[in-house]
Amino acid sequence: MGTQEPYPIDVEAIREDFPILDRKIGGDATTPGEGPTDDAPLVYLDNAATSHTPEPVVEAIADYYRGYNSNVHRGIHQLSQEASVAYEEAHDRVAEFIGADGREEILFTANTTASVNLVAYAWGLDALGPGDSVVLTEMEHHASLVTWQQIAKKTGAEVRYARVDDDGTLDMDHAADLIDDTTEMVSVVHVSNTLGAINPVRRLADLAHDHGARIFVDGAQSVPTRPVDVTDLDADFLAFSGHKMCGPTGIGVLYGKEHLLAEMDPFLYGGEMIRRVTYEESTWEDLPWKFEAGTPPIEQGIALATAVDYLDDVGMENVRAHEDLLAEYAYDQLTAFDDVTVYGPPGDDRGGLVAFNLDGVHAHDLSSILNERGVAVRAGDHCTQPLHDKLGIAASARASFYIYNTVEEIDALVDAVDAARQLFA
Ligand code: C6P
Repeated sequence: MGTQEPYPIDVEAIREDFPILDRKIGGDATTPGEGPTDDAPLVYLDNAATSHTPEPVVEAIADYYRGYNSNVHRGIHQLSQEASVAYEEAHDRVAEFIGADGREEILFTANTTASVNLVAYAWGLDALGPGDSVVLTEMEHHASLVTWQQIAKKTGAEVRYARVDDDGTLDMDHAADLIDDTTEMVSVVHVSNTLGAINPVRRLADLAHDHGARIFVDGAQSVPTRPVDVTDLDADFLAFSGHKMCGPTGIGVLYGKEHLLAEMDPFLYGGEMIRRVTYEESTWEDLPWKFEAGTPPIEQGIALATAVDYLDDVGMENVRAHEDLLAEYAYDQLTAFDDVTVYGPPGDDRGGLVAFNLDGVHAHDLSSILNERGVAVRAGDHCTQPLHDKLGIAASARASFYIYNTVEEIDALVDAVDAARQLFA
């Protein structure tokens, strides 16, 4: 299989937009960006942690700083107006990308973690109390697990965890049992960053709504990799991060249904989010600015809109098809080793990532050996410690794929794993 056909997307053309993929790996790693040129070609399979940034997005950032860098919503001068228009329109573009009704429903935050905390504090502190429950799954990322756990402690609410079955998928019967009339919030990861499981968010939303609860969708791994439409999902809230979808770091998104955001008090107070202030009282700006206190992530928001344009040009259905192809191939290759354990559902029913362990070898050691061959994977608990405890492991290695990855790169991963097998045999 080459880098052209039979991929659903033109991988070769896409790779040209990502010069970092030409990096070589090896030698002294203390000088950022200056690895030797005669070592192993980079095989970047850590996209679930952070994806790379295509040239149009890098250019959008440079254009902003070269051409119209200025604070937003503050100046009458032309640069400020240009920055304000671009920043506001970025909200419209993101709204369109996820099927939201408009910019009122799109808050720019720092990342997914900040988006969960915003809802947990601004909505949860008010809405939750003793006798209420928050239903999570056993596969939640710490971003939502720890946040809801701590808000529950502050409010006296109970946290319930819907079970993960032995096959690495959510036990929907158990989830249906747990969601009852005490439930105020169901918070669920859409695509697990460890198992690759794809959760049936719409069914969970219907269950939550049947009991008068809200649903929060952690879209950190789904929005970058597949079409996600908040209206189809009937999500009350959805969070994701720019840096996992060709955008810059420092920008996340919180989608919220307009009537819910309108009812919520602000999370952070200060400039930018007020309409009128006296020494005694303050009133709030309209949505979404009510939730964007202080100078917002201006260049990051504008660049995120460019990232969304880039992904839309590729086509989110095509992104998903490419992820499916690579995930299935990697799953099949890795499970062919009898001393490799792959976690989560089968290769044809998962998102584009594969977490695994080699018998008797710590994931960190495995990852070091892979790195010596230029293969970048993540090793550790992937911010899902309770799930790792449940699986009976301290850590795992994880390969995760994106639009520029190829089957040959998965072959390189598999060869490197095989080399580790020989080394530790
Ligand atoms: N997962 C990973 O390597 P932030 O860090 O706020 O941008 O995203 C947090 C987050 C929330 N939910 C899920 C499902 C995630 O995967 C992540 C980020 C990275 O898997 C870093 S731990």
